[in-house]
Amino acid sequence: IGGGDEQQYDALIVGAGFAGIYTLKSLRDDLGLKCLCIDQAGDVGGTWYWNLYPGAMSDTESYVYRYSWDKDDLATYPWKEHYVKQPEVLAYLRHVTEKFGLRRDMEFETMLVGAEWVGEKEGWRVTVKGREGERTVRARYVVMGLGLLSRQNVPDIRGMDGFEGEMAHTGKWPAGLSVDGKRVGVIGSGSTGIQVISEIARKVKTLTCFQRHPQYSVPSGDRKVTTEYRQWVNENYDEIWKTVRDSTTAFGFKEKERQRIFQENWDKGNGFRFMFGTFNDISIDAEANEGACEFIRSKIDEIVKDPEKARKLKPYDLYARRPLCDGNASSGQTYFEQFNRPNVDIVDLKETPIDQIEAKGIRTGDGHLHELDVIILATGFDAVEGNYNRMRIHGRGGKTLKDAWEEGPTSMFGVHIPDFPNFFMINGPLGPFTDNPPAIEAQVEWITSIIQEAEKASTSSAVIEATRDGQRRWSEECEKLAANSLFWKAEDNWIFGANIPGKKRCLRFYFGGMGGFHEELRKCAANHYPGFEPFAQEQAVKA
Ligand code: NA7
Repeated sequence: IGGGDEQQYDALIVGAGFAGIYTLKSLRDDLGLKCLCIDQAGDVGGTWYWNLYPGAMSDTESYVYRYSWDKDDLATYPWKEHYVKQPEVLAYLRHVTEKFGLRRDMEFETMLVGAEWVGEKEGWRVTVKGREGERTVRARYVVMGLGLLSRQNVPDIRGMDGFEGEMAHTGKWPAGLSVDGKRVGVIGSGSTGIQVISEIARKVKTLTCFQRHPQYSVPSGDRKVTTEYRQWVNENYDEIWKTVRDSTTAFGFKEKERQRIFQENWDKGNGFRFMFGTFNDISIDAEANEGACEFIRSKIDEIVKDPEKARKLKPYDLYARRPLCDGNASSGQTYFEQFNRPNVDIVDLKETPIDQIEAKGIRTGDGHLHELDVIILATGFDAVEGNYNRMRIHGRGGKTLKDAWEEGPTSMFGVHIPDFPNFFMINGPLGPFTDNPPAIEAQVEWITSIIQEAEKASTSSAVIEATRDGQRRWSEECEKLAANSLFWKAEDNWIFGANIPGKKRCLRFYFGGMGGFHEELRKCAANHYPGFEPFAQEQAVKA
C-alpha cells in the first residue's frame, strides 16, 4: 500500500466494545495483522462505557454474557449475581483488554469521520479525528464494531430546551448525576425504562413514569450466585456453549400444561426464556400469543394493588416486541411491584399525551403540570444502521452507504455489502437476532477466517466482497424466516426501525437463531464462498 506519511495498517477496527475487543485480539494475535482499534469513548466498553444510568444491566444471564473462547477465564472470572450489572460488564471488558495487552493497539477519543476505497492495491483511506485533530490512515481492511444500539433516540418535544432541571438520555448518562431524593420523570418503558424505574423507585422523592406503550415484562429472577450454582456452571460450560451455539429455541408442550409452564417460567425468570422457551408458537401464532398475554395481564392484576394503575400498565397489543424482563437483586422487587409505592405513578400517554416540557416539568394534555427536578429519557436508539448514517463511507466508484441502502439497510450475513470490498460490519443490518456476545463471536470468527482464506489465496491484496446476488439471497432468506413472525405486526418496534420518525420500516435481523446462522456460515465456507467475488488465484494475478 502506498500513501506517503499516512500511517498504514492491515486492519482498522472501529469500536472497542465486545465486538472491537475480540476483533483486535483475533486479527492481531491469530492472524498477525497490524491493527489499530479506535473508539470515540475515553476507554474500552462500548455500550457499557456509555450506559451509566442507575440499574443498567444485561438481561441475558451472566454465564453467557461473556466471551466463550477463554476457558480459563470462564472457570475463574467471578460474577456475583445471575445478571451482570453495568460496572461488572465494564470491569470484565477492561480485564480482557489488559489480559491480552490490547490497549497498546487502541486509541481512544478518536472517531472515524470518513473512509474511501481507493483500489485493490491501496485499500481504504480513512479519515479519523482524535485528540490531535484529523488525520488519514490507510488500512487494507476496515471492521466496524459500532454496536447495535448506540446512537441515542432523543425525542423532539416542544419546550425541551427550557427545562430548568436536569435532563439525561440513559444512553449517555452523565457520570455523577444522582436522582436520590429528587422528583423524577422517566419517559419510555422499554428494557431501559423498566430497569431505571425498578432501580430508582425506592430512592427518589417522586417518580412519574410517562408510558406510551404498556409492556409485557416478566421477572428476571435475579439473585446472588451460590458456590454450588457456579460449580454447576463451570462443570457444564462446554454443554452450555454448545446449546447456545445450536439454539433454535423450538420445543413443544401439551395444551393442558400451559398455565403450569407459564407459572414455572415466570418463577424462574428471564424474558427470552418466557417468550421462546415456553411454547414454540408464541411469536408466530396469534392465539398462542394471546395465551401468554393473558397470563402476564393476570400477573399485573395480581401484583398492582391500585386498579387504575394496573389498568394503565396492562398491554393489549401483541406480545411481539423484544421480550423484556426486570428486577435486580439489589432492589429485590420487580417492575410492576414498584407501582405499589405511594411515590410512584404512571401516566398513560395515549390518554394524556405530553403537551410540552416547561421550565418546571412536563405538562400533559389534561393541563396538569408534573413538577420535576430530573427528566430521564429512556427513549431508546436509532438502532442497527443509525451509527453508519453519520459517517462518510465511499465504496467502489464513490458509492455511499446511503446509495447502497436506498431500499432499506441490507447486507450479507449482517457483515458484507457489495461494492464495499474488505469492509466488514459486526451486527450490521440482517445480522442474527440473538444474545449479543455469541452473535458477535460468530461474526468475528467469520471475518477472521474469511480474511485468512483470502490472504492464503492472494497474498498482499486480498479482496473480499459480497456479490449483489449473494446479498439478495441472504435478504430473501431473512424475509422468509421472518414472514410468519408476529414481530412484524407489533407497533413502533425498533427491530424494524419503526421507533424513529422517518426511518424506513423494514426487516433488520436474521431470525434463524444462532444454530441457523452458524450453519449458514459453515455451508458458505465449505462450498468455497458462493455469494462472494472470487478471491482465489485471480486476485493474485490482478495484484
Ligand atoms: P426501546 O426498547 O426502543 O424503548 C424506548 C421506549 O421509549 C419505549 O417505551 C418507547 O415507547 C418510548 N419512547 C420513544 N420515543 C418516545 C416519545 N417520543 N415519547 C414517549 N415515549 C417514547 O429502547 P430501550 O433503551 O429501552 O431498549 C433498547 C434495547 O437495549 C433493548 O431492546 C435491549 O436490547 C437493550 P413505545 O413503547 O415505542 O411506544
